[in-house]
Amino acid sequence: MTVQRDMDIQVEPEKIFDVERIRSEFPILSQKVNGKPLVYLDNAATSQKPQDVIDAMTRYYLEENSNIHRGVHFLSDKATQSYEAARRKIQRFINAASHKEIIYVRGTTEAINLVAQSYGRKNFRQGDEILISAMEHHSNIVPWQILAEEKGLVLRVIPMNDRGELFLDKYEAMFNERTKFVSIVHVSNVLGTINPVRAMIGIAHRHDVPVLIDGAQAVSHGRIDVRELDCDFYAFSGHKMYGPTGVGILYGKEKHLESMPPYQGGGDMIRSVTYQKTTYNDLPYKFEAGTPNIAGGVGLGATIDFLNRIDFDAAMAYEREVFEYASVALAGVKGLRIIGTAKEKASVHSFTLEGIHPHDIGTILDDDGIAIRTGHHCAQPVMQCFNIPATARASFALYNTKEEVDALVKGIYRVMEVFA
Ligand code: 7TS
Repeated sequence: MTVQRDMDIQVEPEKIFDVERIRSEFPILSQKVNGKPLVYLDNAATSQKPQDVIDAMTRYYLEENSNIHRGVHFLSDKATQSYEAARRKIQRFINAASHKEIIYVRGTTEAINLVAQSYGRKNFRQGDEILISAMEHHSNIVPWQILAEEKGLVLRVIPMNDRGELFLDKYEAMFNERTKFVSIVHVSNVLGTINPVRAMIGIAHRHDVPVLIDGAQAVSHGRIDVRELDCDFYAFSGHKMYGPTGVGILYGKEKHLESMPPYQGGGDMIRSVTYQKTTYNDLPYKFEAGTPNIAGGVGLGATIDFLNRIDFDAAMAYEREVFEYASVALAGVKGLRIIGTAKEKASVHSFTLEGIHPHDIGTILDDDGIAIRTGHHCAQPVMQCFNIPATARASFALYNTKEEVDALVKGIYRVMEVFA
């Protein structure tokens, strides 16, 4: 496989995935926490960043910093080129048909709000129904609720079984003439479930209903091909895929984006302004009002270069192996209950320990230098489904190792000893 890195430079990806070499590219991983080697298992909250990404952003500020799309001078031109080159790298990475379909946003949250406020406000009428699933992050619930309240819409929830798998037959039966939109998560941040989004999009399209996929937890764990999925919108965040915070992407089919009104007004999104009338810029700029996170965009471009260079497919195979190892290891701990046991799972193991609050698990593991997340993970309805207040959650990335899984299991036994 040959990967296009910059406009015209071809690089060959490294064929063998060497985790120790990869770890050495993530400076933060080599530090000690509480005197112990850091074991970072909070990747679903945010992943760590490789040196290349940090360097690209530093270089941008050292050598190129300037505002984009508006200057005639050298630096502005350079910054614009870097930012726009990154957009095209992202386009190729998810196989979008055009750079016009790649909208820079702050992250998944902003991407979903953009679609709700622009597509939703224009197209939905009182009584219309929107389908979401029982395993959504708050950022794929609340934007729809805000709109539903304003416009008198009905939010309907696709149910799931006790393993954390959606009922496809019930989903299909929910469609009627009032169904106007489907917005579902690709990989659940609590249960790890990989939803069969290709099939779900097919079902929605048979009813002429467009679909948004929340890909926040999916992009860093497998190849996303938006044309193969045939999704109408796909949202993701840079910071969960080894890139910077404060930058993310909304992919949208050009035909939808063309017909949608702007989300925010301001500089860069206009063609001409008078006090009587404003005309809007072309895609993708129509949705990019104001000075964006330029360094973030450049950093996200470097992230794509990194993923291409390391041979993403080999990395994913390695990550799956460690994840499976963790599944078996955690299943062997007596008194530990895994929340989310779907057949198709990625990256995330949520769990509870009998009689011990998840916050206590997290605090004691932290003494051993092990970082996990505890709480409701911004998915309170999922907690309600499983009738629990919170979980402990270990989430994996391509730099995690089986030794780190062993350290986690050892730490969990120590937690149980402390509370015995
Ligand atoms: N959707 C899913 C499935 C998520 O997991 C998250 C963040 C978001 C949307 C929002 O992404 P943002 O980048 O806009 O904040 N999830 C988590 C998490 O699981 N722990 O911290 C943040």
